[in-house]
Order: sequence, then C-alpha cells, then structure tokens
Amino acid sequence: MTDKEQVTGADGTATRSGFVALIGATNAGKSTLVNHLVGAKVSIVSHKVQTTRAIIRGIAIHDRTQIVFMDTPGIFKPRRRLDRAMVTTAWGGAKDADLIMLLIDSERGLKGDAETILQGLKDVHQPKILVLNKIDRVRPEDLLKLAAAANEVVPFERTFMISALTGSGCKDLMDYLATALPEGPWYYPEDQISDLPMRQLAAEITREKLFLRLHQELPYASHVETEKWEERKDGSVRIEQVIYVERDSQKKIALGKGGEAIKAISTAARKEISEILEQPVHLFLFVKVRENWGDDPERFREMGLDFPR
Ligand SMILES: Nc1nc2c(ncn2[C@@H]2O[C@H](COP(=O)(O)OP(=O)(O)OP(=O)(O)O)[C@@H](O)[C@H]2O)c(=O)[nH]1
Ligand SMILES: [Mg+2]
Repeated sequence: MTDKEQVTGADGTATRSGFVALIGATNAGKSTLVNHLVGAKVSIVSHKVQTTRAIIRGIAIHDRTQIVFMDTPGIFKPRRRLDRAMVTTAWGGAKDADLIMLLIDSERGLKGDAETILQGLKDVHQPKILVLNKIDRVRPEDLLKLAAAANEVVPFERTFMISALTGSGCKDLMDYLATALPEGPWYYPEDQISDLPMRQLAAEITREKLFLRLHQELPYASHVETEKWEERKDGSVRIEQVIYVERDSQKKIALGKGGEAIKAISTAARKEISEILEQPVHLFLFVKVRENWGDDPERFREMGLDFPR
C-alpha cells in the first residue's frame, strides 16, 4: 500500500485518525462508554470504584476515521502505591491524546473528584470536550446547570449528554469525533478493536468477575495474572490464572465456603472468555498469597503501569 492510498479512500476522501483519552472520576462510566463505542467488550466494568487499573485502548472506525479510545483508571485521591500509579497513568494518558473527553456522572455532578479533575484540566492543553454521562438518571434541567457550571471552569469545545448504558446521544458524539480528529493514516489494522493481548484480557475478565462477586477490601487487595495458555488439538484452550491476594484471610474469602466463591468466579469468567475467543475454554484458577504484591515492581509491569517510587 502506498502512502497516498493509505490516506485517501477509493472515493477520494481522506482518512482521519487519532487518540481520544477518556478521563473522569472513578465509576463515571468510562469503560462502559468505550465498550459501547467500540461495539465489543475491551475493558472491564463494575459497579465498584477503581475497576480499571491501566490504560486500555479500544479502537473504533466511524466514517473514514479510526478513533483510538484510551480508557484510563478513574482519578481519585490516591492512598496506596497502586492508587498513585493508576492516577499518574490516567493523567499521562490525557497528555498523550489528540483530544480529551472528560466524563462526568451526571447524577453525582461536580462533587468530590470531578471538581478536582476539572481544575487539573486547566493545565492540559489539548482540545477538550465534556461528556455528561448517565443521563438516564437525571432531569434535563439539572443537566443544563451541570453543563454550565463545568464550562465555567474549563472552556470545552463541545458538550455532549449521553447514556453509555442505553447508547442515547452516542451517535452525535461519534459523528463529532470522526470530524474532530486530524487527517492521517490509521494506526491499527481495520479489524483490530483493542491493543490488549488475549492473555491479559482473559485476566481482566476474571478480575471483573471477582469485583462483581467479592466485597469490601478484597477486590482492591487482589490482582489476576494469566500464567499458562495452551491451545489444544481439539480446538479448545486451557488457561491457568493466578489470583494474588495479600493475606491468608483473604485467600479464604476468595475461595469461599467449600470453594463456592472461586467456583462461581471461574464459571462466569470461563463462559465470557469462551464467548470472546469463540472456542471452548478450560479455566483453572489458583489463589496465592503474596503479601506485598502492591509494592512489587514486577506486578506493576504486568499491569502496564509505571512503578512509582
Ligand atoms: N444508569 C447508568 N449507569 C451507567 C451508565 N454508564 C455506566 N454506568 C454504570 O456505572 C458503573 C461504573 O461503570 P464503569 O464503566 O466501570 O466506570 P469507570 O468510569 O470505567 O470506572 P473506573 O474504571 O472504576 O474508573 C457500572 O455499574 C455501569 O453499569 C449510564 O449511562 N447509565
Ligand atoms: Mg473503568
């Protein structure tokens, strides 16, 4: 393919491409939105805070534009080393993008972290748009007030009101992004929807099931890695994963009475991984105690995070 063919389609229109970072408070619906816009699950979602831990790229094509969404960890007041790495990563993602999309949970409004992020955005120089999410949960007049208040702090290019859950307003958003990104060749092959290797996506799926099933501190004290991946002659795949926790008492909770919890997590994860791979999956989960995984540089590398000193 010559350069010219790459940037000009058969009909003579130029291709466009670029990176769009989604930033926002934790639980604003960033991952839900990326999945919706990409049209497939590339990033895990839960009702709990701090679900996403690293930058996940989800890739969509709209008209002749390839839009690379960068889903980032939610921004919040960090306490642990892992928190700090997540928040630094989120801001770093914003600085690498062609366009920044601030996602706000309309129901929560500008309380707490959203206000801090809005202030932080004043120092970020790329074009920014405001996306008010979860409009299925609020009254239109409250949305207008929220839009006005946020635009007073940061001059956004545009404001969109959407529901990542129902898809309401998402078409307008995509139409805008498709024209706002610069002309240029696409970054990824046409059929690629994510940059996450399957081994890692499979680990994330298991982590999602763990977030959905286990409560209190356990999701935050755990981390999942795929250790083995074996394609078998019969067309199935055998996957071994390790769930790391920090203490023996947490291991007991992760296993559950008579192994009930781990069985449920495993069944749910296996089903979803198998659907994504379109092949039968044998999933084996092991729970290991590693006291200081939250301070181990190797675990951060596995997650795609820098290790903050
Ligand atoms: N009602 C409603 N709920 C939504 C909408 N978008 C997302 N949610 C819910 O909000 C919760 C958080 O969604 P996530 O996509 O995990 O949020 P996030 O911003 O990626 O969160 P972190 O990764 O923790 O920063 C989930 O329970 C979603 O189902 C929406 O438009 N309407
Ligand atoms: Mg997320």
